[in-house]
Amino acid sequence: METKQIIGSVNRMLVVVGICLVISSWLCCIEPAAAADEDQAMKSKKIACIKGAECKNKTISELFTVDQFESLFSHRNAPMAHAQGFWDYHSFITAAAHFEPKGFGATGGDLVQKKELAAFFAHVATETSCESLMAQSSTATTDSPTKWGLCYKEELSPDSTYCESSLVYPCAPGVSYHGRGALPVYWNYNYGQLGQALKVDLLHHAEDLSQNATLAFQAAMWRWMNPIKVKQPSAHQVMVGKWVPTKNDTNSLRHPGFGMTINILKGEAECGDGSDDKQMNKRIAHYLYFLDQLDVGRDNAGDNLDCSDQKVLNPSSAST
Ligand SMILES: *[C@@H]1O[C@H](CO)[C@@H](O)[C@H](O)[C@H]1NC(C)=O
Ligand SMILES: *[C@@H]1O[C@H](CO)[C@@H](O)[C@H](O)[C@H]1NC(C)=O
Ligand SMILES: CC(=O)N[C@H]1CO[C@H](CO)[C@@H](O)[C@@H]1O
Repeated sequence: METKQIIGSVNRMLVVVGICLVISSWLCCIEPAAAADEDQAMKSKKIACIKGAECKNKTISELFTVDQFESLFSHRNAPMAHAQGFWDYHSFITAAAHFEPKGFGATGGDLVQKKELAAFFAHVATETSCESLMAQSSTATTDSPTKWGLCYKEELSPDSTYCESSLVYPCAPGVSYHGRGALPVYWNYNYGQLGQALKVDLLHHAEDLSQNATLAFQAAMWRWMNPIKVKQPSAHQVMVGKWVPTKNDTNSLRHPGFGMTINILKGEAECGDGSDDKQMNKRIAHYLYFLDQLDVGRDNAGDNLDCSDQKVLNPSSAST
């Protein structure tokens, strides 16, 4: 009796298993040809992506959220901040849309894209930080010094109008060309060149740069995307790995890395003068902090973070 029962239940099990097999083969083999095609398409797309030919990289707004913007610039609307209410995520994204087709924050896949944004923002934050102001204030919190970016939008009480006689970009009467923007612009010839590139009459309306956050971000991106001189790399090219150093560069210890972007943007003000340069070190600290904030991590910062030993790219006196 017992054996019969076992055989009976084994039989039933076999039947159930049989039905399952039939159903599952049915399920798995519906339109097998189409599934294989899709697989093939996925594979070739992956290969195309590795080759970098036809991949569509994420847009900046997909990669960089409003919350991340807030955490990078968490104190920009503090009561003591001079640009309270001026800088916002939306202006940044609107400005970025103009430069993404040229590769800004859109090159090389997630990691490279985020590293470029971290580097760009590191310069912006360093130049617009009111950390020193906060340090003096008795009410200042002991918060990280890298959180005070986008606190200014222009130079306060400038002692010059930054006007140099120029045939190409003559100063407009009564206009001051003091520092304005996210990567502050100084001097009439720089306002003139920038205005020409962005198709805005900045020679007559220099104040636009501190009244329109979208324009101020666009100006910074333009500086970031373009070399100071022809045949030199832009900061963008350095950060996305598209800069190939010349023999001269290598001899001058100018290697790919964040440090080279400092050399491009600031030159002799911060580079080539040893490892103690305060402003240079602030830029690096911001870069590392922002990498952490963007989930890249400072471990991925790359080599050559500083420019202490680099020969300056554009020395003011050609003899150096
Ligand atoms: C601010 O600048 C942007 C970019 O140049 C422009 O499209 C926009 O119209 C400007 N906004 C105002 C209020 O002028
Ligand atoms: C390389 O540097 C030397 C001086 O150090 C300079 O004379 C020469 O023009 C440079 N070459 C290029 C291609 O920039
Ligand atoms: C246009 C562009 O920059 N495409 C890049 C997208 O990301 C891949 C890496 O995932 C790069 O190789 C492409 O160059």
